[in-house]
Amino acid sequence: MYTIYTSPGTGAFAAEAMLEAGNAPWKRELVDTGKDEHRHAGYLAINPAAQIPALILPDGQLMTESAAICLFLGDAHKETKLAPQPGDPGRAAYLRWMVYLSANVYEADLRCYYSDRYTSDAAGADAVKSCAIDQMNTAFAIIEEHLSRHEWLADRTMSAADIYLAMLASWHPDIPALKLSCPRVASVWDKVAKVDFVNKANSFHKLW
Ligand SMILES: N[C@@H](CCC(=O)N[C@@H](CS)C(=O)NCC(=O)O)C(=O)O
Repeated sequence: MYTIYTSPGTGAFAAEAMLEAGNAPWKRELVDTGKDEHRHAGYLAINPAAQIPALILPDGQLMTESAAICLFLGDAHKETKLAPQPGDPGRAAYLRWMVYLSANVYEADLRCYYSDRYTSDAAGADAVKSCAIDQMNTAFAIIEEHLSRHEWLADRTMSAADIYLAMLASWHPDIPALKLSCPRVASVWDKVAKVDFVNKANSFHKLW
């Protein structure tokens, strides 16, 4: 049994879509970030970084980091076909974009939505936020260019990277502007949003 520590609307969404796609049993433990429950001692003992998601594997090991969790679940449950395997021509792009999205877009989201944490000068928070949005848009533009030559991030079939991309697109602070400047990103998001197991995860997270 997998146990995912989750809160609606968070980065647990992509991991839960992977769990919904697989055959293994799993359950949610709600840690309501809206009520600051991720800062309670009980959860800090699980994830001292006070972040969602955290995943307990069937063997009792703990995983954090949403991208690492998705990569792990994709490999552990190959039947989902959401992770191009070593030897598959899509493997390199898959790994590349998972890490790119996590290190650049998700990271820019944190600076955008928690901008006060990234400056010791309260008056500087707005500048942190606007810089984060610029960098997020630059990252989306790079992804858009890749999608002009590839149907999916890992080329021929949908992978966990596309689900991760859809989640990050849904967090953009100006979705109409994102859809206008990055129509291919919007189209991947659209296709991902039509998949049953993604919708199951989204019925809890309500990202769109
Ligand atoms: N790098 C981490 C970031 C996780 C993260 O920051 N999650 C957000 C929710 S999307 C969170 O826990 N926010 C609560 C807070 O930082 O106070 C990951 O990819 O899992």
